[in-house]
Amino acid sequence: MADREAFPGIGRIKYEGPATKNMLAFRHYDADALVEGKPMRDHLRFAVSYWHTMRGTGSDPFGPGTMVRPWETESDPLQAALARVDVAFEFLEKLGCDFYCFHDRDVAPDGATLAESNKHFDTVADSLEKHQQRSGKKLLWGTANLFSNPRYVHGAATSPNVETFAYAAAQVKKAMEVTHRLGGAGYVFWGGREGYQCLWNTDMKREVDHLARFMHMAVDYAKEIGFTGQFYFEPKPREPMKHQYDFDSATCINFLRAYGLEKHVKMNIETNHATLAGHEMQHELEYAGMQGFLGSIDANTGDTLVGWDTDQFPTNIYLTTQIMYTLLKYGGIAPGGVNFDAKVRRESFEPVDLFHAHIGGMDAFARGLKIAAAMRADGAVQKLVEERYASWSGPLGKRIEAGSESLKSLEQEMLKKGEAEPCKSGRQELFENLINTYL
Ligand code: XUL
Ligand code: CO
Repeated sequence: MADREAFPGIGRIKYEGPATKNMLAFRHYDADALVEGKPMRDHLRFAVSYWHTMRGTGSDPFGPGTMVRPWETESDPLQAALARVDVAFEFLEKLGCDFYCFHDRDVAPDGATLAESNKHFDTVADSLEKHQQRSGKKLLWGTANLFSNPRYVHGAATSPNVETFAYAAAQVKKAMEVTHRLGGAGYVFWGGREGYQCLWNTDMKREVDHLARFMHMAVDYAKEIGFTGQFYFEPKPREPMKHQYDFDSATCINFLRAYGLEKHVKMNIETNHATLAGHEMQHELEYAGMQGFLGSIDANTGDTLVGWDTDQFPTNIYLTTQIMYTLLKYGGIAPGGVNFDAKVRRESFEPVDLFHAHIGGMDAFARGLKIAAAMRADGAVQKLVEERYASWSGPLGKRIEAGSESLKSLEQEMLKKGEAEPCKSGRQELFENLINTYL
């Protein structure tokens, strides 16, 4: 920790249990407490996202930033970046959060040339590495910002400008090297501006082919440098582009399979991106899970009255229960984690609000975890689901599932019977009431 604290008066956030009146304490997240035989910290693998927590200014299209960040005193961008690393680790340590995630340009500033940018990145990585070693904090995943600089106005890997593609490749190469050096458990591709605003001026096939070529280069380079972390593709249907090529889990998985990337890349699924795609987060997780592509999650929430990516901290227990139930069902999230890709509201501009936001999110997930584990231990929901499909466990169902029936043989079966057995009630309300008994 730096000599001068960035968060004076705030100590290490402790687990105090549900009855505490202290708002700077955990009510549910008890890092070493066992759930299904595993410490909560290993189930949840919480990460702070550097871009929101350390770089978010609170600016919006109607006005400039509002965040009060007393540590932002350095005018030199590299010195400012180095000072911020100290603050980031003070925050991680006081919060008791084990991981963080970054884009290259969140942690280190752009230089005048690519070489200078790389040098800045190395300098900051030296400090990140020292802080990691000292504190035991870890990098969950790294990524490259391939969307802010004007060179990426038409996208990065999908730009019609080949040298933009080449520059992006160089940036990813470096970001992978630094992620590798810092022991990162993963590397994320989020589309950024990979998509289109207008199909008339877009060669979609060529652009999507290029995106696949780009990912293959990354996969090849990982082998070359011995980076064995997990690659993730992060779905988002729109924003900034009207259509993003990484639309949702199903679209991403189709892309990975179509281009032979399915062995190398899994999904990093973000709640508010799921809802923008017209899905529930549970749907996106279930779809990726059933296909074997569940990787990591970006935890946040949207606002039902707002149609854009509000990146709010998640506090809804029903949502976190759905998420944790699905994650447990598919064997957990590691080597991925629960990364808070979330920002405090523009109106919540004091440093202490960063603590309230993360504590709330961590507690909401811890509670979701405990509820999901209780549901699984009890087994009543699972039993009802199995009962709903009971007919498939009979001889006919077994033969169909085993592939030994055909349209012809099934026609014979139904001609003999004349009509199918009547269906049973789906009992949605009973299911929903049952879920509420655990909350
Ligand atoms: C943007 C978004 C990104 C990715 C990483 O909506 O979610 O921050 O998580 O590039
Ligand atoms: Co995200």
